[in-house]
Amino acid sequence: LDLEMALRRALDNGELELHYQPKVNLTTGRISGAEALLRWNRPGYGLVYPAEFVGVLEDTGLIVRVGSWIIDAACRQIAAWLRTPVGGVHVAVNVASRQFVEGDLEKDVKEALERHQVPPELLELELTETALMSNAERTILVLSALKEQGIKVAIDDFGTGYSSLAYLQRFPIDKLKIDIAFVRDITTNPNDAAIALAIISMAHSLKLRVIAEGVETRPQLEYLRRNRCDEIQGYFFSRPLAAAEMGALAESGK
Ligand code: G
Ligand code: G
Ligand code: MN
Ligand code: NA
Repeated sequence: LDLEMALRRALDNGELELHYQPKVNLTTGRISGAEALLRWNRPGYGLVYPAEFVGVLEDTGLIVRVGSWIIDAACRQIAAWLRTPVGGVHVAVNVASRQFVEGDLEKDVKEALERHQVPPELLELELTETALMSNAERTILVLSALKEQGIKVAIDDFGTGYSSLAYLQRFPIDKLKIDIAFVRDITTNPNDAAIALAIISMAHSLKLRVIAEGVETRPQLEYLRRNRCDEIQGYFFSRPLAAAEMGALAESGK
């Protein structure tokens, strides 16, 4: 309860911030964008990670308001980079299940894009299979409306949920994000490798891009590159960075 109160204040007092983890295109070797990750700059505590408070945001429904803030903050940052030599950075934003089900994503995205004059193709939403499958017919309508606005959509943590493959080809999405669980031991565990390769192959058959998350070593990266994974994200290349560091990296990596 104290945490809930503190989080409400955090939102009003501007204590929430986004950090950015770069994604790398395995074909060009260049930074292809970044995933925005929520942080709480809590007075007296320092930087607090989502593991400690995302559960409370979800349980209390606060995630719906915070989720709107996150989309707005990501667009504000994209616009800020566009005004500098950093230029266009593709930013992916995580959307919680409850935010997808109870919020008005269509409106949040439309307002944020307009308010900050952001080219829609620079914004991507990461949704989980759980969120998408909770009401698959509604999902198709919501995703279609979002796609009409010109943004990108990815399925996060792919392989760990309960996607129906039949729906996968009906959902208007752009990208699958291979869950870290299949990446961790990809070079040593044949079962994990088989699943990762199946996801890459399925993604490409469905004309989707595919990214692997949680890449921590060069052998993982090389394995994924050899097997035609399009992008990677993970500590091997970079941890999540404050916006200024992300901007400097994106500018130097051009
Ligand atoms: O950033 P970190 O590396 O600690 O993220 C931990 C988890 O918190 C992520 O796996 C993700 O599920 C969740 N998370 C981080 N940032 C966001 C966000 O902006 N929105 C939502 N809904 N979840 C997030
Ligand atoms: O749930 P979601 O996939 O949105 O969140 C990504 C989470 O993965 C964040 O908590 C982020 O900090 C974490 N992460 C990013 N790169 C790595 C990595 O290379 N290894 C591990 N273990 N975690 C990572
Ligand atoms: Mn994610
Ligand atoms: Na993920």
